[in-house]
Amino acid sequence: MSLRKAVYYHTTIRSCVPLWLVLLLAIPIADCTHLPTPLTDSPDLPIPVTGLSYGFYRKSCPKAEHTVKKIMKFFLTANVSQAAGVIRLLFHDCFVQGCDGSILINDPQGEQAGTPNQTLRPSAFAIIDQIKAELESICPNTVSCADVLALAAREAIRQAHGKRFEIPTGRRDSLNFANNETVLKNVPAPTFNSSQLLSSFSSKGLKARDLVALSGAHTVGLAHCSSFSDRLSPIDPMLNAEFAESLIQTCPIHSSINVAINMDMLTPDKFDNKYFDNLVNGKVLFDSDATLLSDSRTHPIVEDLRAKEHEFLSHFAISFIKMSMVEVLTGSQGNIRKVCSVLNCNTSNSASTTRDSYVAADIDAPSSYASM
Ligand code: HEM
Ligand SMILES: *[C@@H]1O[C@H](CO)[C@@H](O)[C@H](O)[C@H]1NC(C)=O
Ligand SMILES: *[C@@H]1O[C@H](CO)[C@@H](O)[C@H](O)[C@H]1NC(C)=O
Ligand SMILES: *[C@@H]1O[C@H](CO)[C@@H](O)[C@H](O)[C@H]1NC(C)=O
Ligand SMILES: *[C@@H]1O[C@H](CO)[C@@H](O)[C@H](O)[C@H]1NC(C)=O
Ligand SMILES: CC(=O)N[C@H]1CO[C@H](CO)[C@@H](O)[C@@H]1O
Repeated sequence: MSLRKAVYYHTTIRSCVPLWLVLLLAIPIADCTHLPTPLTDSPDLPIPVTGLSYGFYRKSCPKAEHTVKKIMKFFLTANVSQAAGVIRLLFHDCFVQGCDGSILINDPQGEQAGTPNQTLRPSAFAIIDQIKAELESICPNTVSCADVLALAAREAIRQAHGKRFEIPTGRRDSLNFANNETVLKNVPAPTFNSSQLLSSFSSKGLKARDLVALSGAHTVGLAHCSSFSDRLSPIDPMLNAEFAESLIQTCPIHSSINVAINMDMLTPDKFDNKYFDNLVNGKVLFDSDATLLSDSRTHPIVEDLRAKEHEFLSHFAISFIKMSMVEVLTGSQGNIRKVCSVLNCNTSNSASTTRDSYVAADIDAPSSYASM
């Protein structure tokens, strides 16, 4: 394409201008046709894996990304705390049989039944279903659920005052979902030590830097007592003593109280690098957080990302993009699901399986987004 354009410029203009000028003009112009627009402000974004590209829907559904943004804005303006639920969904989708939207399928045998998923937010699933429904009305059978989730998570970060960055699209949806044991095997537990975390991430093609940067997502959102109560009796020496005391107040030992608390007490809804301050101060909730400080493979990265917020935000963006490309389906693999929570082969009985009840209970769904 660029070559043909260069030749075109060359043959039509050469009669009146020197060749060197033609080349000087033609090459940059031709190259421009290859650049993804709009551009990101980060110079070294990961190269998309085969089948994905920046702006994949630019022709087939030009409003796709804007629609995701608009609907996320609607929900996060109502309560920015919803951002965290969506961001975590992408992590769980990508770590179990790849970023294929399979986490979204609402089936008693599906990925949602796996133990780690039991604390995923119903409202996050409902938000994704809403976005998809709107996209089906403007571009039927075009935008995959896997992309809707990845784009929604990207928007969640941006709207929680994180960084603005582009992500590649073109993912396809899975034809099936993993069972609960596969989920358990693939989603790292909050009790993991650094070696276990590094090996879990490495099995997804992610390095120590990705592990540390992505763990920084624990700068937003909630955790239930059950996710960290192992550190309260006996009290984990990695915990700040005062902090441990306050956790015991909130989550009495040997009680069934399982409330959720903010993971980042300093700025709970802001996507900043305060997580790393908390980490150094013994005020993070999981073993999997604390362990990043005591391992020489991760400690220097923690200090680096703690010292410079812009460094954290750009490394997070890079690692997020890498994570969002783990084992994706592309091209003619998989399909484009019509309803994210239901396999296409089951859409005829979808009425009984959609999450209308979640929507009604958890979030205020608009009947139209026209005013945004
Ligand atoms: C490194 C391994 C990781 C472990 C062991 C882990 C574990 C957990 C656990 C146990 C919770 C709390 C669930 C609850 O009690 O309600 C949680 C919450 C969360 N995690 Fe992670 N996580 C990890 C990595 C990630 C990554 C890579 C991301 C995204 C980039 C992420 C994003 C989140 C978010 C946003 C929440 C809050 C969810 C909400 O408020 O609903 N985590 N994580
Ligand atoms: C936002 O949601 C969180 C939990 O998801 C809740 O604790 C908080 O009260 C909500 N805030 C508002 C303003 O509704
Ligand atoms: C699909 O339909 C079959 C048969 O009705 C049902 O057993 C299964 O749970 C459904 N799965 C999904 C994901 O809806
Ligand atoms: C997985 O699901 C099956 C069937 O639903 C259930 O019998 C089994 O106990 C579950 N296993 C785990 C580890 O949750
Ligand atoms: C991490 O946990 C694994 C599994 O329990 C264990 O074999 C290993 O020795 C632990 N590594 C460190 C550094 O504690
Ligand atoms: C078995 C189980 O508890 N599954 C849950 C997984 O997560 C979804 C969404 O939060 C719940 O609706 C399921 O009940």
